[in-house]
Amino acid sequence: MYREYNQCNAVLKYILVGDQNVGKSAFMLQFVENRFIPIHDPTNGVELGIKYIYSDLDYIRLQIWDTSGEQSQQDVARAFYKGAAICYLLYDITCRQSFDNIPKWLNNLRCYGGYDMKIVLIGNKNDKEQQRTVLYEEAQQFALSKQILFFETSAKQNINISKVFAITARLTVQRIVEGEITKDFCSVEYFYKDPDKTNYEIYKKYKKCCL
Ligand SMILES: Nc1nc2c(ncn2[C@@H]2O[C@H](COP(=O)(O)OP(=O)(O)OP(=O)(O)O)[C@@H](O)[C@H]2O)c(=O)[nH]1
Ligand SMILES: [Mg+2]
Repeated sequence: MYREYNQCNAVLKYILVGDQNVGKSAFMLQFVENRFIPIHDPTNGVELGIKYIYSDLDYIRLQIWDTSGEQSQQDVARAFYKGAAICYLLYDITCRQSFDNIPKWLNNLRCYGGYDMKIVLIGNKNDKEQQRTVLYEEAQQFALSKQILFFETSAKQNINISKVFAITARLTVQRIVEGEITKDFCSVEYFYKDPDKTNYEIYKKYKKCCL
């Protein structure tokens, strides 16, 4: 059972971006509600998904903003980039154009997202191997050249979805603890819950040896 909002010790804001139809909403739905809908119901503006997860000692509230891939709605979507600690930039492994558009999305994210926002490239629909038009190795090389994390997922078959969230939440908390990101840059909140570890330095050391 979920604990209350005020019992979690971190709040992280995520955004999902990418071309229309790449599976952003399906990706979020699979993570938040463990279900998949085979139809494309275009997102209108933005939609919020919330999920609480445990990561090591932390109980974290993830606030996930799913944006529309539609060009005409990008002004609305961009307003939500601000304060996000993590951006999942999705393409569809069966849609070459959605991958070719990734550099454009990266430029936009650099312009409108926070300086500190970490971008993660996601190749979705990897259950459709027969229709693949973007090789795993090609996307991996691209991500490496841009120094961003990369994963392939399937929202349909629930492949890698919770793993991606777990890894990125953990990295983000680590960045907060290390002082690499602060509330000034991102809408992150982090509280030290354990009374024995309220001292920042002790907590930092403790975290380091556990990560
Ligand atoms: N086979 C397969 N289909 C998927 C997967 N993810 C999404 N889809 C399908 O792809 C279509 C588009 O998914 P959406 O999640 O609505 O796409 P979106 O990126 O949110 O689109 P917009 O809201 O218009 O920007 C739907 O028919 C989904 O069922 C997946 O991993 N595998
Ligand atoms: Mg959508």
